Amino acid sequence: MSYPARAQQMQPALRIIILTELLVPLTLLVFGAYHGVLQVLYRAGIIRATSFAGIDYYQGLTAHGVINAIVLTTLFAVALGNALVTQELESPLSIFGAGLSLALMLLGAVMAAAMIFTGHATVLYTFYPPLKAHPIFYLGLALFIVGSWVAFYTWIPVYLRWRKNNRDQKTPLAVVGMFATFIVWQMCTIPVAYEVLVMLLPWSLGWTPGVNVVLARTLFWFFGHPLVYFWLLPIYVLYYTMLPRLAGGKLYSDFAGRLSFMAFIVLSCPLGLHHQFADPGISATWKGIQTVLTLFVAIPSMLTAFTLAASMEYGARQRGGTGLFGWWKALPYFSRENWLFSYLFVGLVIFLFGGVTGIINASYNLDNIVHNTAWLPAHFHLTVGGPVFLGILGMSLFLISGLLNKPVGDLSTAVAIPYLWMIGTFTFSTGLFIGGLRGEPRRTNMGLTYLNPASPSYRPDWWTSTHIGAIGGVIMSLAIFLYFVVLIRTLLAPRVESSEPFIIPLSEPYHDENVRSVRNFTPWVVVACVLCIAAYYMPLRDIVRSNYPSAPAYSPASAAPLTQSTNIP
Ligand code: HAS
Repeated sequence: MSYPARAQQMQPALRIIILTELLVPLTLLVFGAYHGVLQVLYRAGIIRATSFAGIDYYQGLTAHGVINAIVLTTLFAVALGNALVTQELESPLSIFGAGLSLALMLLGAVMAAAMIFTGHATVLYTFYPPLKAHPIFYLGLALFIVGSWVAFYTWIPVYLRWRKNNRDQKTPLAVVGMFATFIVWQMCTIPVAYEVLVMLLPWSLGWTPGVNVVLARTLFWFFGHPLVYFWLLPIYVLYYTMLPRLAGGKLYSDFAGRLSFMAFIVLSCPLGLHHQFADPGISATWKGIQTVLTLFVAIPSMLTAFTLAASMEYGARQRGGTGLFGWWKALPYFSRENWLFSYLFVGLVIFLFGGVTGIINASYNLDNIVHNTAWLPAHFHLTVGGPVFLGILGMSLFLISGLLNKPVGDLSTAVAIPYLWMIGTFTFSTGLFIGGLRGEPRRTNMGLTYLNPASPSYRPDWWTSTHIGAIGGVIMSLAIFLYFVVLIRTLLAPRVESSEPFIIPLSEPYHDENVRSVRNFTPWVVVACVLCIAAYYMPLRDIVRSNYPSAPAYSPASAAPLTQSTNIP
């Protein structure tokens, strides 16, 4: 089977919905990115204040995490799914369903953002108790997640109808990838929905005296690790279905793509305990078992690495590349025509380092050295801040330009942005990796620097690492600034009249294997559920039986051990 560009007009209402799903979080990104650069400036002591523009360190960090890691990623995944499902299954979507999903997500995002910016939800994107937020924050999060479920539920009947009419055809790979993404999402959001609705919301409303903190953290990480694959999988959809064509060739193996997506369904959820290696109340046996499962989840990414390298080699050779390694030179790194290639390719290069450091984190004993240090933000800016963020920026621009029929403003700058971003993230992460290995904490003390000689927590040996991090953060901000310049110029560009429908150009497979075991989601979902029960039943049972006393609510603002006067001359 090949992947022809399906030439049908998208429903006008769906076009507006998708554009809103892309433009709203990109607008919010202004705040998300601004609070990102403030973090590195606080850390390096370049800003010596406990708050900036009325927003304190933890408040800004919460805004940065929630906007960038939850709102932007989820709305993008829904937008991409809406576009690909309707195109690849050649069917309109329910506008009621897609509209309801958007309305719920926007309402939820506004509720959560309002609480963060008014100082009623300074709980970071992990919202661990005993940090306590206003009930509206928890309700907002719940509505936001339900909205994303509704989007998925609108695709299911379309898929089932397509399946019925095309029994002997393989489901288009892009649809397999988007369904895998939302199956993982559906599975992992159930425990966090329980945490939010049954534990945190009643506690926040004053109906219950406290929360079992160990249970809440464990339910959060049941969600929190698959969350990272929910971020990553839409980008893998772009890698498998667009990158080979942008490189000038074909997807090397269709089967590898399908197997990778199915493997993520099975392996994404039963391993969240690797975020809790340092937590008491969970036995070392279960942490060890989930370590092994974590190492397994790297396998579909490695499969992806080899498949994409082979696909790019094929593309490069089609473009005239020769030699054992000489073909690398023939890829369209700076092509204005294929500008999206640079966003996807640079993301892959960054992910090589993000992935390797993930495997270090996953090693139970090595994680003891880096846990809760600056190493962690370095790792995740090379994963969610690398392939995921660049994929979102590039594909959003591609979709906005295509759906509005407007050319991308300033192609040369558009192509340069990912390279600038890569220089920024590599510099930022180098600083934070070094700092982490020298014991620099992941978060600062209420934004107060460790570089003040008057402070009891003065650590001059962290000067170099924090300043390397700050230089990287500033370069990353510059890349985002340039992205907004290109985006605004695209939005302001005159519309190009065209009778051609907008299509997302997808790759054809080079090897078009037809393997039965990856044609049906059901067995993979069943195995995933069994594995989740096997990995979580005993640890959760132990936590519930232990009946830990609930902790009183805690606010980082009220409990900062260092005062402003001790830290700021
Ligand atoms: Fe992670 C913590 C382990 C992947 C995100 N991770 C985090 C946190 C975030 C995050 C946000 O085991 C912090 C959470 C918090 O707030 O506390 N992570 C892993 C492992 C992987 C991994 C084993 N993480 C990700 C991805 C993320 C992400 C993906 C976001 C999208 N992570 C951990 C652990 C922790 C953790 C522990 C907790 C630590 C602690 O102490 O708290 C794996 O999935 C990685 C597998 C990836 C690979 C790389 C494949 C390479 C590819 C590129 C090929 C390139 C090509 C181009 C072809 C094996 C696909 C070649 C070009 C050339 C020029 C050569």
